[in-house]
Amino acid sequence: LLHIRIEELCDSIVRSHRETSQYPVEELQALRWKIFTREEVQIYHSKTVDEMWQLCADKLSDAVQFVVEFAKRLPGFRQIRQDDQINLLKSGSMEVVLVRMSRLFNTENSTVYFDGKFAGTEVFKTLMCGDLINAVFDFAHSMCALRLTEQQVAIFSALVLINPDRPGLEDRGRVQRMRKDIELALSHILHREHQESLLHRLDEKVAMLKALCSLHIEKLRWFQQLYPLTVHSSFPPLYKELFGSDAERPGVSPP
Ligand code: 4D8
Repeated sequence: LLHIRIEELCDSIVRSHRETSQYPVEELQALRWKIFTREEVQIYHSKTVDEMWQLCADKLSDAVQFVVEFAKRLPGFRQIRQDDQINLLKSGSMEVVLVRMSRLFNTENSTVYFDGKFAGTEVFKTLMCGDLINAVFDFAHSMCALRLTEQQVAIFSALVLINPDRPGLEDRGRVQRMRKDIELALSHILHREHQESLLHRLDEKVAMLKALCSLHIEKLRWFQQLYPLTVHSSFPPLYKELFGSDAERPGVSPP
C-alpha cells in the first residue's frame, strides 16, 4: 500500500514538472543547433549594463513564474500556510531555475538556451558579474554530468523547494512531513534504478545551489546600488518580490 502511495506521488511530481517545464525534452534536442552568431553576440555587447540586467531579470522572472506554478501543483504544497509557501519560493525558486537550466545546457559547447538561441558566457559579459555566470555554467556542467532522467530532475526539484531548514518557517512540521514523502519518492526511484550513489552527489549539488543563490543576491544588491531606479521602476514585480531588498518589496507595510 505504501508502495502504491509513493508511486502515485512520483507520478504526480513528474506530471507537475512536465506541465510547467516550458520546453519538452524532445523539443530541446531540435533546438541545439541554434547558436548566436558573432553579430548577434555583438548586439548583447552593445547594450548598457542596466539594459542587460533588465533583459536578464525579465527572463529570470519568466522562468521563476513556471517554478511557482510547479510548486502549486505539488501534492501538499497548497496545504502549507501561505506565508510559508512564499518563504519556500523566495528561498528556493532560483535554485530550481538553476536545476532546470541544466536541461537547457549543451555541455559540448558550454551554451545555454537564452532569449531564443544557445548562448555562451560571453553573451552575459555586460552584466558585469563574470564570477556568477562562470559559477552558474560550472554548476550546469556538473549537473549534466549526473545524467539525470526527467523523473529524477522532477523529484530533485521538489526536494530543493520543500526544504524544512529554511529560516523563518512558521509551521516547520508540515514542511517536514511533505519533505519526508519526497525523500521516500526519491530513494524509491533511485533504488529501483540501482542508482543510490546519486543521493550523495545530489547533496553536493544542494550545497552548490545555496552558494550560487547568495552570489545572485549579492550581485543584485550591487546592481541596485548603482541603478536603484531601474530596479524600482522597470524590474518585474515578481523578481523584486522574491529577490529584492525589504525596501523594494511590496506588501510588508508597518502596523
Ligand atoms: O527554462 O526561461 O527560457 C539565467 C537566466 C534559464 C540568468 C532560462 C535564464 C535561465 C539563469 C537569465 C539570467 C537561467 C530558461 C532563460 C534565462 C533557466 C543568469 C541564465 C529556463 C531555464 C536558462 C531557458 C544571470 C527560460 C544566471 C543572473 C541573473 C540576473 C538578473 C543578472
